[in-house]
Amino acid sequence: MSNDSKYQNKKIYVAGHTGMVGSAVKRELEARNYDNLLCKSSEELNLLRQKEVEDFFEAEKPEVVIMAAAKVGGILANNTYRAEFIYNNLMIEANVIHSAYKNGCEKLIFLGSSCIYPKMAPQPLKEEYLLSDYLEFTNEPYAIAKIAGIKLCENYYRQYGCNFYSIMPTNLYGPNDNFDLETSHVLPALMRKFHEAKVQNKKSVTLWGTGKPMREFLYVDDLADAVIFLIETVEAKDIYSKGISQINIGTGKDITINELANLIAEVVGFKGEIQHDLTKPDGTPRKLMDVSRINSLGWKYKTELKEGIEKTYKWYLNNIENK
Ligand code: GFB
Repeated sequence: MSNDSKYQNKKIYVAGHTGMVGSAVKRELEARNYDNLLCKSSEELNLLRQKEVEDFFEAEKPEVVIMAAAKVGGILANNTYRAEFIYNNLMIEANVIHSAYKNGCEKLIFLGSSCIYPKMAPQPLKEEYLLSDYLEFTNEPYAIAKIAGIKLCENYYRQYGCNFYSIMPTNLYGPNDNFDLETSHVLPALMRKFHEAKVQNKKSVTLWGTGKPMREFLYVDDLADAVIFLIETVEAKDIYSKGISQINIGTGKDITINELANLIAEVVGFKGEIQHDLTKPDGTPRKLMDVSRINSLGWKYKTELKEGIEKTYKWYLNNIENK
């Protein structure tokens, strides 16, 4: 079955297709019969190597690029591997975006994160707040790299007319997430902690920080749906003509980490106590996205948080726990 999109038969390169976001985008494109996808594992193509990226683009000439390749992680990974987070992300973006330009790529969508907004920006975070104040310390290296990616897209549009633009998803979760307790984000970390505590009959689970920060969570399949909506309907000029550099993607609703913990404990079936390790950082107090722009363009999230946690837990049991 095909749809009316002029992008349906284009050669689409999904950079980072083995990660949580890239795999969701690939799944969703395939489900909608986009059957000209191009994917390369990191063994086949190292995006940190400029020459490899140049050769790949020259040989394959992808017509559309979805930039879901990045070095990502939770608050501790960002704060610990600070040099790797800035270096790897800058190199990947610069190599891919420049090669896409050189080889006549018709459309490129770059994925960032809500941590690009200043630590104390007013809430909800409007696209205009980019670069209006200081960043949050723990994720400053990652945020600086992602802001550079936004500005690469914007300025390749301004100088060369490239149809390249950026989207800023809120905190994502879902199948293929990273469940490593040191490097993961909060949602998969808590899912694993509660699950293991339940199985091992432990009396308590320890959260990092105070549990008071607020976060917004989007199920990754909804993000994939948004990416396809944007491929099909939104061009770079639509973004930049509004005087903004990127577009937010989220639910527009947030909860405290303590509330999230209670919800995950309920889904997992953990009935013990929740404790706090106050030696671990809280990070940004709040980062709720203003999603009125993407909503007014005609896209809205579908999966409520509890349903998304239930789906993710099912995936965790089938793919991590039982393997
Ligand atoms: O998801 P998370 O690691 O990253 O942490 P950020 C969110 C909040 O959950 C912080 C708390 O206040 C953590 O202290 N938290 C409680 C935990 N228990 C845990 C736990 O067991 N593991 C983890 N990981 N957190 C990241 C940025 O920020 O979000 C990235 O560092 C990126 O750059 C990403 O933007 C989306 O939401 O604070």
